[in-house]
Amino acid sequence: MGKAELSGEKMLTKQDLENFEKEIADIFATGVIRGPVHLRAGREERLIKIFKDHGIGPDDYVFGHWDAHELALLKGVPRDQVKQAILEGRSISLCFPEYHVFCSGIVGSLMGAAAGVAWALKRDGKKGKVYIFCGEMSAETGIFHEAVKYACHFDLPVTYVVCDNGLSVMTDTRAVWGSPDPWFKDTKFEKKIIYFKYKNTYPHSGLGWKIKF
Ligand SMILES: Cc1ncc(C[n+]2csc(CCOP(=O)(O)OP(=O)(O)O)c2C)c(N)n1
Repeated sequence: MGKAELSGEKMLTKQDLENFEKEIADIFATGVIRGPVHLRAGREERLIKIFKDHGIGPDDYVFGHWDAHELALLKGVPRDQVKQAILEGRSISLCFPEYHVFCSGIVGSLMGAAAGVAWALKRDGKKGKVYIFCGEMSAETGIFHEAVKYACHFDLPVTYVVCDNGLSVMTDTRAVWGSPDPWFKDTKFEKKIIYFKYKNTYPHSGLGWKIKF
């Protein structure tokens, strides 16, 4: 049983996450959100399982990027608060410090921050672990490699979760890599990485029409 369930909080379901994204999609279509929105569908069960299996709770830190609606909800940020932040145009950089949720719309920007928080937790003997979620192209950046290498060699309490949708915006990642596998496959660094594939049934950003980033 995960920490969230032990504390009496109800774990969100796949349907809850799907409904949230659908609601945001419908609002975005009206044009009232004055900022980019990245919707995701197809990885709900994987994310729920990760939060459950790892018992991700209040002591833990979650870092995400431009596509973090589900992460904030699963971390326990109230639905209305996540929705309000999105309506205010902050979808790509959701930050709820009181819930230990920090996101950025910049590729690679939080890889070192996640390792740094994990380093501080370990140094201070504090409870809690760090989980940082990113796409497979972000995992190809130099800063991802450096951060994972450091986390691995100092055995820091941080896990890098790579959600592979096969695309970087509209580019086929395999065509760029020249390899079917991410660079870390069969390396020692895998012990700090969770990797899974999924198909996003939404476009990379927005709804594929009207406004595009
Ligand atoms: C420094 C920087 N360069 C470019 C972008 C534009 N950009 C946003 S998402 C993205 C693709 C990232 O691909 P991936 O990591 O696989 O993420 P996902 O497909 O899961 O969204 C790019 C290039 C950005 N946000 N930051």
